[in-house]
Amino acid sequence: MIVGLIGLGLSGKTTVFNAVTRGDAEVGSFQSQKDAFHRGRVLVPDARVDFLTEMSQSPSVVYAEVEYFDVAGFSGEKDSASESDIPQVLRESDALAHVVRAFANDSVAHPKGSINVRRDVEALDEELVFTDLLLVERRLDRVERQAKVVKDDKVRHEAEVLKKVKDILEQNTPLRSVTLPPEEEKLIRGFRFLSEKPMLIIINVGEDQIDKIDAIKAEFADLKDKPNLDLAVICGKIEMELAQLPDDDRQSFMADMGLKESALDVVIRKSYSLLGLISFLTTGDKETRAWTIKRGSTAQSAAGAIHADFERGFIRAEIVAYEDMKRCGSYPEVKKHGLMRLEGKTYIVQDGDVVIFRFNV
Ligand SMILES: Nc1nc2c(ncn2[C@@H]2O[C@H](COP(=O)(O)OP(=O)(O)O)[C@@H](O)[C@H]2O)c(=O)[nH]1
Ligand SMILES: [Mg+2]
Repeated sequence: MIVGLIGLGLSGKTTVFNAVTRGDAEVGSFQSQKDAFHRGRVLVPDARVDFLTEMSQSPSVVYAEVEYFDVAGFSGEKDSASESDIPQVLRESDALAHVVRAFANDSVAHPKGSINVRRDVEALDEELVFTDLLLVERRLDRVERQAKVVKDDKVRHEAEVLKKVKDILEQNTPLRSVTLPPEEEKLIRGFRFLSEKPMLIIINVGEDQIDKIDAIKAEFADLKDKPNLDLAVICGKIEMELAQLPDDDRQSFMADMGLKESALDVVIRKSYSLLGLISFLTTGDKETRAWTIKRGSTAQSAAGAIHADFERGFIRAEIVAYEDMKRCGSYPEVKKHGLMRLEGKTYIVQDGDVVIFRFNV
């Protein structure tokens, strides 16, 4: 699962990327050199995994992962909106993180000449919508011509769905804000529309605004009152510096600056959640691990995240809610209190479920 960083030039994308990946990235290229990107794997911080590791004294611990892309040479760094400005690699992302500049820095020019968070948020949305519109118009044109020549229900249906999508986009509505019927959703999936991707808005504030982070969050809270959208406020520059420190130093440094929680942890967790992902957990004397599944997965398909045999030979899942496990502190205690549930194939796995699968092969 990939989160692509997007935003105006000099808004702090690379700074945020270096912070989330702790400077540990690989450089890759995708299709063309123009689309060169930096890619970094990021572990999703999870206090539940930490607790269970301690509880079971597991020598091995595995966190969930998300990947981030920082697209080098994204010419959105010019201040123009044309289709070719959006690198192909962003289409491959499963979600976007829009870094919006709020920090003042006289030595770093703002491409639009002034700081204005709302303007930049709206402008990027318009650009995404516009890009999708070009794509859908081109395809619709072809499909409509085809529909005239061959009388084919499938072709006619595609034309109808594309027309509907075009109408939505023409009202300047990003596709992420609308829910299409699953069958229409499937038909347009191949286009990988940019405005359809869930988006995290990251407001990048300056060092001098650290004590105003809560106020800024409140000021822009309305921005996230839309489907598939979330908001984080961070100081990219400080987070990048924090990310380079050893764990212990980081804690004391954060305390000194009055930072309550790592903003990066929030960014990473929110990305994970926007991607529609949840974790179920397994724990034992060998390993504690967070397993990534799509929200809404059944117990049987979740078992497949571990091994195909678990899914094929699924008998049942033994489930303990994380909070119950935390309260009881061990499997024997959980059982004593009758808090372990037996669930069948169709049970919908919840975020934080601690699971043992029973299967036979
Ligand atoms: N003062 C300040 N400068 C920042 C902050 N974030 C980024 N910058 C600076 O802004 C410039 C552009 O940042 P960069 O991450 O390269 O932006 P990108 O073009 O979006 O990748 C660099 O000189 C950064 O040091 C911040 O939070 N505070
Ligand atoms: Mg950059």
